[in-house]
Amino acid sequence: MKTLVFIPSYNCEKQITRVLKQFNSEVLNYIDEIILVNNRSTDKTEKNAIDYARSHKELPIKILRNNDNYGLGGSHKVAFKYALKNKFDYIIVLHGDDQGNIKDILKVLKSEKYKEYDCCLGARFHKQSRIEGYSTFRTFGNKVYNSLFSLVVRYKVKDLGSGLNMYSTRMLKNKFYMRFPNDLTFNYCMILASNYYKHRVCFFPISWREEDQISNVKMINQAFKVLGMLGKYILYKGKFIKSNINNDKNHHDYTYKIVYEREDVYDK
Ligand SMILES: Nc1nc2c(ncn2[C@@H]2O[C@H](COP(=O)(O)OP(=O)(O)OP(=O)(O)O)[C@@H](O)[C@H]2O)c(=O)[nH]1
Ligand SMILES: [Mg+2]
Repeated sequence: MKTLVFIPSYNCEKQITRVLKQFNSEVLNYIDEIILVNNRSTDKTEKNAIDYARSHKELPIKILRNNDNYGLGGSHKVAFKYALKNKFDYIIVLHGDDQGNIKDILKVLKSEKYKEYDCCLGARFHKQSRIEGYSTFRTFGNKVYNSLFSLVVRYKVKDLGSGLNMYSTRMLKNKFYMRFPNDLTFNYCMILASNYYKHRVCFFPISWREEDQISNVKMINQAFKVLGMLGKYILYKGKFIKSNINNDKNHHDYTYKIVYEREDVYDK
């Protein structure tokens, strides 16, 4: 089994080193490669990541810089393409702003639970999850949306998009997600798609915190947009999922430049 970790990163200079520190020897036993995708940060995210990688040669890491800002969804497209091209069996997504912890997926990996599913999604609102720094309103809003989506997709949605998820590349092969939004609503479409394409989805508890991170979610704006997507899916199902849902006016090719790679990965 070949496993890739993908770290989407945008302006998280303060947190990125903490995220990379999470990759201790125990975690490294379960993964083969890490790609940190710098989505054209305007701060020191990339420099800090390269500095850390240079002084931690035990990390099998590559740092990629997108050729344009593709958003969080677009960065997923870059990473999914990379995982397929390089024949990985699984891709684990871990956000670069240090809200989650890669440790939380070890249970899934150790128990081999992932083998029964197409994707295992981290859930901030699971009974056993620990969540810090979220207002009651925000938690409530998320739960309402989870329930609405649950009714439509007909399984219990425990999170519509956390920052720790694992996908089997088997389910990514037909590239259905290339028409999905490049912004933060990408994950909502992945949930709708799981119903249409009959993906087997499981949720696992995670710890999630908001400390020094800046949330970029424009809550009200996004709430309406997501509701609109849900409505269109109820009405049009496959027609909607297969349409161009991406409202990014730029026609991106999702290309990138490798700005750092550990030499001996290729010396082998
Ligand atoms: N906002 C944003 N984040 C990006 C982008 N590209 C990559 N990311 C990364 O995607 C992750 C999610 O962004 P956040 O703004 O924290 O949004 P979120 O995690 O969905 O929402 P929170 O619950 O507030 O954390 C972060 O780790 C960013 O570093 C981008 O273009 N915009
Ligand atoms: Mg975040």
